[in-house]
Amino acid sequence: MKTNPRVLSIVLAGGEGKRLMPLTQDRAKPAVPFGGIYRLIDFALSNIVNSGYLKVIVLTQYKSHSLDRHITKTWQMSNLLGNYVAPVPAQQRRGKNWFLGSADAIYQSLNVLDDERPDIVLVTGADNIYRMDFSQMVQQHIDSGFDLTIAGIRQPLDLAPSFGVIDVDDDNPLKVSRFLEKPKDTTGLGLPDSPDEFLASMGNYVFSTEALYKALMEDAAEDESNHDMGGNIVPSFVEQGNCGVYDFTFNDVPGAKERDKKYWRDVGTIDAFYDANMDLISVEPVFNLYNDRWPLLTGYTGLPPAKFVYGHHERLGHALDSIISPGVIISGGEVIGSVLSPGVRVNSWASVRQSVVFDGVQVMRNATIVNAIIDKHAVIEEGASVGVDHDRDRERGLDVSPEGITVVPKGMRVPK
Ligand code: ADQ
Repeated sequence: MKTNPRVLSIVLAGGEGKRLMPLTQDRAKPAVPFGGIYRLIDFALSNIVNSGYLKVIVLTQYKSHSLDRHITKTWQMSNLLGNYVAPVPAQQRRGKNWFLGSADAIYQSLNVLDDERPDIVLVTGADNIYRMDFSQMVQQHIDSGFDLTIAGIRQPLDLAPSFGVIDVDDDNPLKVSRFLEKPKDTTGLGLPDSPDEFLASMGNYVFSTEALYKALMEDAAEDESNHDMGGNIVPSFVEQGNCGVYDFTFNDVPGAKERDKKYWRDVGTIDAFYDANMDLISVEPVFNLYNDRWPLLTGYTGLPPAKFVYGHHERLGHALDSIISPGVIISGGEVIGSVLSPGVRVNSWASVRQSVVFDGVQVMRNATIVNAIIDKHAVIEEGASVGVDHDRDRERGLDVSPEGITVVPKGMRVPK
């Protein structure tokens, strides 16, 4: 194959994100806000665009309104060179059905492959936080001669039931010998040199176009199939001895520190989502947003800068170890160890600690928020508290995660 292939990128963005409820009540998981000003999908799209791949379709389905709006508003590229990031909703090619599984989502959009005629199709998920140069994976794919290359990263063994598990060939560490999608039993799945870890599929796939086309047509004709990328398509290539693995430890990204290059988080649960936000805010963050050689791109908010002012009674509004987005006003309140999205208000004597606060939330006087996620436009009324007493939080109908993170849904007013 050519060394400078034509690449079409497909971002799978139709997942329901049930385990992120209530944050996914009104929005698709890839549209969930993250890190103050981003949406989850911005990380996959930034990686693709920074890798130099400028023809991208985003397959949407579930509650896609805010996702669609974000993509069309934010990710417009100049049409001059024929580049685009385009949302493609379920095409309902099989009669009235929506997408059945992730493989069916691509099958239903095969007409885009006919139009583009790429040499290579890069498929990624839309809900992981990381920096990755996909051109390195594409290069390995070309050099290896396999028709599918999947990306792998070591993870703790107890997570294996939520991931695709990769075994590599004894003689060729770049070849996948076995692939198990979300195995229930983890016995014997540990790595030879590290029994408490396994090699997880990151849900990123590089296909030679013709082979992908053929596999999807065969899968579509198979009644027994779940039409799932990890469950059906990847195993079919592995069975034919035609699947390689790109080891994420080789990932090299301009401007990134060592640990930053290795950072990859699946944010599928409330606790994982919360932890990944917290990873952004220490003095030496585990994941560094401030690397302009591999910029993480998102929409311009158009809001004025954040402001910190004395509130009533000369109380100093301040923030420490926190990310504060444009349009935030902290007036006589304190914000510690937290991530604030645009337009949040924190008033006198209010305290926000170790929390993630989405756009437009109002934290009124004397309110306290600790270990919580507050969804958009919620109002924490004067003197109210969230995350202080979990029994009370539950009584008020709030979800408390296994690790003790309280979630206030979009638009809710929390009274004293
Ligand atoms: P999961 O993330 O659990 O595992 P899935 O729910 O299929 O798999 O989601 C993968 C991506 O596809 C997500 O971005 C999701 O939004 C999207 N998606 C799911 N169904 C879709 C549909 N019908 N239409 C459009 N998009 C859809 C996958 C792999 C595992 C791997 C993990 C890594 O199956 O092998 O280990 O990702 O996170």
